[in-house]
Amino acid sequence: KAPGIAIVGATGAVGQTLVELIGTRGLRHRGVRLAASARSAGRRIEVDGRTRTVEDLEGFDFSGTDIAFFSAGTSVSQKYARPAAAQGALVIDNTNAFRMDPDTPLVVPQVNADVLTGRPASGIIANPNCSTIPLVRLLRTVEQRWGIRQVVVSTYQAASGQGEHGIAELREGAELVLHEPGAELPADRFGKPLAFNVVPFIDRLLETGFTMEEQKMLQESRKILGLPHLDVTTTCVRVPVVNSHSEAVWVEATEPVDRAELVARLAELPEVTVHDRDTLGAYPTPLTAGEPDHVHVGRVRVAPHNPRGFWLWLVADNLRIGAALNAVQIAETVLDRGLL
Ligand code: A2P
Ligand code: 11C
Repeated sequence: KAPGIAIVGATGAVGQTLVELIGTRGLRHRGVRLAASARSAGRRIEVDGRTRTVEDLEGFDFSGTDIAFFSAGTSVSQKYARPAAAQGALVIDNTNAFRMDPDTPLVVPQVNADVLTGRPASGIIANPNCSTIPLVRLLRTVEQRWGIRQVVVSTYQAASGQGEHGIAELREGAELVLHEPGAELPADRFGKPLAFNVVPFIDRLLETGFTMEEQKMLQESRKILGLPHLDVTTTCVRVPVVNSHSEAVWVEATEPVDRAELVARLAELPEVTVHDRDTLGAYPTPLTAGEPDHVHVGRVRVAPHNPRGFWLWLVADNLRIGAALNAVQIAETVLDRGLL
């Protein structure tokens, strides 16, 4: 029977993308309920051709819900996800709350769908961070064919990673720079003003000097790829882009890498477009990448002085590939495999 679905955080940037994808991908369901904070209760939103009323998460009864998508932030998931699972819902959680929990699988369907064998002990499946997902989708192939010694990544992350408020703060700052030179710029969401700036700091600082975002990319990549000692090191940077994260990725493989074979193998992956497959040096950008449901790759180059080392550039829509689409693809996998 078709599942009952709930979206927690339905009014947010990821929640709105989930609403869109449930309609356009034709996810099977027998009804979709929407939840957000009391601020949004009563708002009406169209989902899959029907208008639904947003409910207050406080007091929301999950007992008729089979799949509950959570994308209302880590603290909301920490408070409400386990009770929702206890009421019988399978929670697909978009936050950092349960990713490293041993009873919670961390899933990118194109990479490790096989860890889904039944209802997880926690009743929760975690969706990885938006900068981890496109990276591991490419690394898996590299690891299988050439082996990986080390991965060094610099990210270029969009404002939408901080939701609707992040996008609004970037726009507001840009307006001020253009129309009120000298005005103080907002700096609530990103630590520093983001408009016309670059901020090498995302999430919070850890004792190691790395940020939480940087630690997530290491720990999550290891768990998803099943490589507990994988050496991934990153610098995560916020850039004044509205949507879509980019990454410059250096991989040192175990074996020498042939560029033509690397490009061919990446281009064969599902939902991946390699822009310099036929045109050396071609590259995607957040504004021009095209198909939003693909990971876009370009600038693939093997180092002449080190044939085991190569660079690539990737661009992926963080609200779709990095969040809502991955979550919907987890739900599709669960339904296709009859795991509910
Ligand atoms: P609301 O719109 O009512 O504030 P974004 O990531 O774009 O900022 O969106 C965050 C989402 O999480 C929104 O849907 C927001 O609802 C929801 N949210 C935030 N805090 C809570 C809360 N305490 N309870 C329920 N939903 C929340
Ligand atoms: C950002 N990656 O770009 C963050 C947003 O752990 O799911 C997602 C945070 C997370 O700001």
